[in-house]
Amino acid sequence: MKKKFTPKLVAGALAGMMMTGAAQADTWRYAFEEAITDVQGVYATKFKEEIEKNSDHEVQLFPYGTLGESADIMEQAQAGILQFVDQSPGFTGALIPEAQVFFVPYILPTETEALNEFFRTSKAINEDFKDLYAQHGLELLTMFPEGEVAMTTQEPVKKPEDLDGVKFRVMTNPLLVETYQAFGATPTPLPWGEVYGALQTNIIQGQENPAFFLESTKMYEVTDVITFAGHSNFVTAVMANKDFYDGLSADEQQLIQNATDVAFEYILEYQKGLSDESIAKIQDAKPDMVVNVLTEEERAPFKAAAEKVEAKFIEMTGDTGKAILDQLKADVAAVTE
Ligand code: 6CS
Repeated sequence: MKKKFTPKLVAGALAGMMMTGAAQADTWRYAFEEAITDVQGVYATKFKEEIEKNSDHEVQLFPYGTLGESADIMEQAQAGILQFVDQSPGFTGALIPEAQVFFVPYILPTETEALNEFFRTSKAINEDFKDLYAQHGLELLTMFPEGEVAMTTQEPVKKPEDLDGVKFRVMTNPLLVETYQAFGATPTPLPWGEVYGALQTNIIQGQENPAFFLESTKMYEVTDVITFAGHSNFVTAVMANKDFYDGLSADEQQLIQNATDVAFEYILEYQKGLSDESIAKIQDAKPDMVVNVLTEEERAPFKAAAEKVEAKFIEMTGDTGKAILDQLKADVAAVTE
């Protein structure tokens, strides 16, 4: 599972392959954090199909494991070695602290249609975050949800006390550390490549991810209990290198926007029923895997922790974070009321 990457060498080789300017390149490189058959890979494949169907450009896809960890591909996209990158806010916290807002527990709608409509219409995402990403040389193309996040652990988790003493892997995101601290666990930030091995060797005893990812990465082999507490949906973001994007003609920018929109709707449709199907596959592969969906009553203490995490988010991000948080809440209210 654990792979040894040499991202600097890979980046060097890619830079050598680059043509004189990214804007003239007819092959565009797009890296993401998952396998080609996972949600980010299905999105990227659709995006590629759309670009190639409607232009002479070719899109070369780099799934997880080909160019390094999430932090490596982001670095390569900022440097213009990659034209496109999918990095989840779970890894963007150090660069854009406001992107951690998605880790305030219970902040997003839980009902699928409302959630999808939120991503389509949110001003926080489609305007405010666009500006923040632009400040870091990134053109934010879209954000989309990848499914309700579930915890996988060795023992059942029915209340925060059950997480006492559990070393729980989180993405490298300071606010997620706060969240799991507030949930009662001992949070351990790790890049993705170290998670399976760390569970296997008992360095950690829990982690969280959406059901499709628990299935495709075989997390069920190294944990025994899945818990749905409804606290978050996995959010991801697709970006282009901003210099590359700004250097394109208006027609080419429109081509990218159209491909983004088509792939966005496609990936929402693709995910209908995916979580249940993935859980069924897990239970087929491991019949004694326990799957618990917490009741409203059981969720209450986890929900209560959200207040503390929200206060921490504001402390970490100041006025810009507070403004984004307020806007995001207004955007959620607009699709749920
Ligand atoms: O937990 C993670 O690190 C990974 N989870 C998902 C669903 N996608 C990519 C990310 O690296």
